[in-house]
This record gives sequence, structure tokens and C-alpha cells, in this order.
Amino acid sequence: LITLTIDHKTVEVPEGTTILAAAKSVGISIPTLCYLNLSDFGCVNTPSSCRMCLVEVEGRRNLAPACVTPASDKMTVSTNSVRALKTRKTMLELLLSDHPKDCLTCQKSGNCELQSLADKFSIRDIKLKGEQSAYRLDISKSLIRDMDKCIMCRRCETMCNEVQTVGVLSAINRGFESVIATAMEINLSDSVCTYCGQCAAVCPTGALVENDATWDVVKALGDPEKTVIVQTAPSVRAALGEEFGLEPGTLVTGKMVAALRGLGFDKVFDTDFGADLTIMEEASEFLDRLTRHLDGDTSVKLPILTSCCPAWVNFFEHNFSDLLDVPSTSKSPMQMFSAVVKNVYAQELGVDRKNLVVVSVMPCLAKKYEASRDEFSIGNDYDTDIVLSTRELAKLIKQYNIEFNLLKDEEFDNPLGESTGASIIFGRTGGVIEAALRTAADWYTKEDLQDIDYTQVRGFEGVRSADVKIGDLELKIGIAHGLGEARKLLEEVRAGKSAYHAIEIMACKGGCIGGGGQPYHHGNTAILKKRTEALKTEDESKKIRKSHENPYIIKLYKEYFGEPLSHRSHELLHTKYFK
Ligand code: HC1
Ligand code: SF4
Repeated sequence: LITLTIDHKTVEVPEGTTILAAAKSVGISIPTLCYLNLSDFGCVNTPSSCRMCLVEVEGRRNLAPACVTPASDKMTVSTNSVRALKTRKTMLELLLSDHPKDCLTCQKSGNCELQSLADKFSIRDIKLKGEQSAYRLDISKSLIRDMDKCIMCRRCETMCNEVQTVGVLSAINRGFESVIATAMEINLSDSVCTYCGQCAAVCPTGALVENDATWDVVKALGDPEKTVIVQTAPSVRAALGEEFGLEPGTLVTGKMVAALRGLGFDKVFDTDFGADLTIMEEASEFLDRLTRHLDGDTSVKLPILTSCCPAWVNFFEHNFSDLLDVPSTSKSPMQMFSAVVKNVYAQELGVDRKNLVVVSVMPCLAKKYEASRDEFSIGNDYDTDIVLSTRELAKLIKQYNIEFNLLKDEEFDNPLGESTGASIIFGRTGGVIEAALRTAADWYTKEDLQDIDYTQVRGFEGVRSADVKIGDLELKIGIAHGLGEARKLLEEVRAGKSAYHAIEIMACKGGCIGGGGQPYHHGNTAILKKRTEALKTEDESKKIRKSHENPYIIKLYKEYFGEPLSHRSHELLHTKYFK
């Protein structure tokens, strides 16, 4: 350990600790804009470009950037000398001099780190006047990129290149001309962007934000011709409360349902029903491939890969198009749900599908893109009409004057609001495969197994390997979250060296609970773990915890689909992948 003094406080830290981390350990928060600690994701963003963290180190002539300067024994640091404060303020004014002054209409207003520093430093006038950047907006289904608002912190670049290994965003040019861009400055929609939204999740300003669809929902809700149905993804309930000041990990399922009813949706249903349906098909596919493989059928591909995460689907379509027959062909729960609503439930309701609007509330920005894929529509009539992120839903609830925290818990509507514990854990890493195991194990052993907590597949390491025994079968299960981690498992599959029977992949760290549309968590895994715990609580509170025991799923198969993998289920519940 080394001992130093920061703002007259004695600090003891291990050698190699930065001044920034040493200060934090004694409750001194030095401001930062570019720095982002993603060490749980395998990297730290420290371009040291924003100069917000400059501090005074006794004996040094120049101020030192605290994010990259190691603390040393007997060092004396002042984080709030007049020179440090003045320099920080000047740096901030410099950043603001080339920044649009449209805080009132900026989508990031209220969540912008630059805006909150400007307030903290009492900047009331930007004296420096200079040239303004003027880039064109890049609008895709999922994201809006406004490089006029970019402060070159490079967090998105680190996220896209190092964590996700997608490599879409990087800095080009020098000096005033420098900007984060795609290769050849093409639009994101023409690039290999997966729409995972993790760049937007870490952007400190409004340079990268979701394509906001709240007004489309307002219009649909106000249209008397339309029957508007909402479905909510498993992980939304574990994070939505944060937007209303509740502690991370507060489960708000009942309040969320009440709020959605308050907004005026005709039916408040649950994507979790779709997740149970996904398990029916995916577990069947898995057992089918597995038994044929064990019977010596060499045409069968193993491992099977889960396919419900749309950013992951984009990633393998772009990067592993030689392996398109490996993932499960089951549609995601969101798309299965919407297909059932538009093609089966519409008839039950006696509503023409063109007058039915399906709104999905998702933790994910790639879901906006997924909903717009051609294969999920009949002409211009899409199965999922509008996708809102968790953040957008919170905004809508506030617009409709609903006091979220005062709401009394309400229940989902039936039949498509009924779900099991298995579907709830879809929202966290390892949950989809655990849900599939709960069903596959019962089906394979022809028993009603009681030991259904597959704790081997749980955890937070980026890549995990689990040995699972079902009956006489010894299964090897792989789990990856984060696209960089997924790439490692995929390279093994490509090389024919994968020892796994099944692999679950989620594009975002933690799974959907860490999706790009969730309340901002700034790479703080403690928050993600609390959201994971919330889903565990809900799973354990459910009377039915296996997808194939959902009574409405049983009814749907009896009355409509027949068996999993039947002709009808192939028509409505399965999909294809494209190069
Ligand atoms: Fe997910 Fe899924 S779990 S993909 O992570 O399979 O978005 O929450 O809705 O579709 O159910 C997201 C979450 C979500 C789907 C389900
Ligand atoms: Fe990269 Fe994901 Fe952002 Fe696309 S959405 S640019 S893949 S981080």
C-alpha cells in the first residue's frame, strides 16, 4: 500500500491506483466526461481528452489528469485549487463553444453529463465564440447519431470496438475536424452495426440516442379506430422503477401494468407469454437435433444457438454468415407474441389486423430494428408496430400525469399476460438456456422434475461453461453475454472445436437487463446484478416455473398449433436468417 494526501485527507491505496480512484475511495468525486470504468466489461475508457479531471500535484508544474496519473507514496494532491477549478471551467467552456445550444429540445436533456457539469460549474454564458461543427444526422430504426453533439470522449468507440468487437465507430481526422465516424462515413443502417445500443448507453451527451417512438404511441392510443395492445419484455419490470427514483432492483411489475392501463392500452399483455412459447419451440428443436445427433445423423448441427436477441442475430448474420444454419430458427418472444396477436388473437377479438396496433416495451434498441425486418410483416403491415424502450415508457408515463410510485399493483390481462418463472429469467444472462433446460429435461426424462434451479448456468462471467445432467445425458452448455465474448464461442464453432451442445448468447452485458434502452447504468455492474436479483425474486414467486406448464400455452397448442415444430408453428413461430 502507498499513502498520499488528497484535499487534506490521508488515503491508503494499492500501488498502481490512479489519483481518480484513490480520491473516489475517500469520497472525493473528481469530475470526468471521457473516462468510463468498464473494467467489469474488460476495459476502461481513458483517452484523457476532456481534461475535466485535471488536479494539482505538489511539486509538478502542470496540472495532472487524475484518470491516468498513478498515485504515488507521499504525494500531495489538491483537486479543488483555484487553478484546477479555473482550468476545468475553461475546458468546459471550450467544449460548449462547439456544442449546439439546444438543451431545451435535446433528447438527452436531464440525463446529459455535459449539461450537468455546465450547471455544476455555474456556466451562465459561453464567452468563447468560434466555428461550429455541422454534421448531418444519421437516423436509423434504432439510433439517431448527431455528431454535432459529440465531445470526442470516445466511450462509444471503446464500447463498439473493445467490448462488442463490432468495430463500426472510430475517430477520424484531426483537430477541429476530428469526429467519430463509420467507415467511409456511411449511415449506421448501411454498416455492420448490430443496433445493440451500447454506444448510446454510455454516450455522455445527446450524440447517440434512441429513435424515440413515444409520439407514435400517443397517436395510436388516441385513434378510436385502433385496438392497441402492449407487451412488456421480462427485464423492463426490473429497471423501470429507477426512472422514478426507486432503488435499482426494485421490482415494479404490478405498477407497470397499472401505468400501462392508465395510458389507455386496450390490453396489457406480457412478452413473457411469448418467451414461454419460444421455449416450447426452442426446447423441441434442441431435443430434436440432440436425439438425431446421438442416433448418428451427421447432417445435424450442434451446438444449437439461442436466437432471441436481435443484436446477436445481426452480429452473426454480418460476421458468421457461414453458420446461419446453427442458430435456432425460433423467432424471438417479441415476434412470436406479435405473430400470435395479429394472426390468432385478432380473430378471437374479431378485429381486422390492420386495426390492431401492437406496441412492445423493450429494454433493447435493436428490437426497434427487429420489428422492422421484412420477414415480420405482410407488406407494410408489421406484426410489431411500435417498439418503445424502458426509458421511453417512463417518459410516456410522466407525460400522461401518472404518479408511478403511488400506483397500486395490477395484474396483466389474460390470456396473453399469463407467464411462468421460466420466461421471466429470459431477461438475464443464462436465463434463456435455463428456461429451455427446465422444459427439455422434463420432456427428455418424461418426468415432472422438481430440481429446476440450474445454478450452473447462472453468474456474471462473460463466457461460462456449465455441465448439466438430464436423465442419462451429460450436456455441456455455453453462455456468453457481450458480443466480444460471443465472438470467442462462435470462432470455436466455426473451427469445429466447440464442445457445447447448446449456447446462449445475449449481446449486452448482463443480458437484457443491461440493454441499450434501459435506465442508464454507466457500466455499473452492481446495478445489473440488482436487476438480475429482481428477476430471480419474480421467478421464485411464481407458482408455475416451467414454460410447458403455462395453461394458456397448453391451450394455444391444443386449439391452434397442435404440436411444437408443426406446420402451423413453422409458419408463425419460426424465421430465417440472411447474409
Ligand atoms: Fe429480452 Fe427477450 S429476454 S430478448 O433479452 O428473448 O429485449 O427483457 O424481451 O423478445 O422474452 C429484450 C428482455 C426480451 C425477446 C423475451
Ligand atoms: Fe456499435 Fe452497438 Fe453502437 Fe452499433 S449500436 S455502433 S454495434 S455499439
